[in-house]
Amino acid sequence: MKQDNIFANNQKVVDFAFDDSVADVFPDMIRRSVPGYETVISLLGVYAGQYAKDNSNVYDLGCSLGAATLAMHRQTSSRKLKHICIDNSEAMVKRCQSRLARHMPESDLDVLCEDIEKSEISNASLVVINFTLQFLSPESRLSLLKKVYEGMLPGGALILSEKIIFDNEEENQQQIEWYHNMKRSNGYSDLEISQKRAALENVMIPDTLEQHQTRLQEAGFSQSYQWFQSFNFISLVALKS
Ligand code: GEK
Repeated sequence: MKQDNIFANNQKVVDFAFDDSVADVFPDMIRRSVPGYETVISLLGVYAGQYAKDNSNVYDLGCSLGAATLAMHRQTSSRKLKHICIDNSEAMVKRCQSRLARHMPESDLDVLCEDIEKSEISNASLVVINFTLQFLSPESRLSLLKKVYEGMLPGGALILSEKIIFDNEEENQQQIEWYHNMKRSNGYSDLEISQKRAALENVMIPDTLEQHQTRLQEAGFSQSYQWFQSFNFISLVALKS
């Protein structure tokens, strides 16, 4: 695993992009930057075991290198599923395609380079949006979730994982401090933490938990539950009845 040292040197910070340099170090970057990432990924396999149904599609929206799909496929390899992985970064998609092809039959897999806002969603028993909605403009988030809801089979599930902010400013600051301490303990310097934060400022806009819950309801999901939290990172499961 190549080490992420993209922000190690003092630099003129520009907006963060999922380009080749990020894709090259992505497994190390996300593991050291998202608390509980590996736990969430492996538990997606448990959700797949329950919700992914024969002859349906399983979507991984904002798939990066396909870690979520790999975990879901591991638990469901005997089922007749089509795994549809979508990301708009060419650098991610080409690596994802070759990684997943090593573990899954090509007939079970479609890796698409496109904007998830424009993707077609249909016949879905399970949809995963793992740490990706936060990169869409806030105005377009509801229409994506509505499209997901419409494209989902009754009894289907959406897993939505996100970095969040908190209405209570004291809690917000506290959670950010804990989160930064975690990054330090994972080997990131103060310079790396602050430069990455600046690079993400215009690119990644987190919502509160309540905003997510309200939006999921507006999109049509009758039930949504928080099933994971680690500092300011959460995951929700939303069900279509
Ligand atoms: C994982 N889910 O390993 N359309 C398609 N892809 C997009 C869009 C968009 N509009 N915007 C951003 N992306 C993965 C981790 S990373 C999270 C997801 C992170 C893609 C972007 O190219 C990147 O690959 C991914 O969303 C976000 O479980 O890096 O914090």
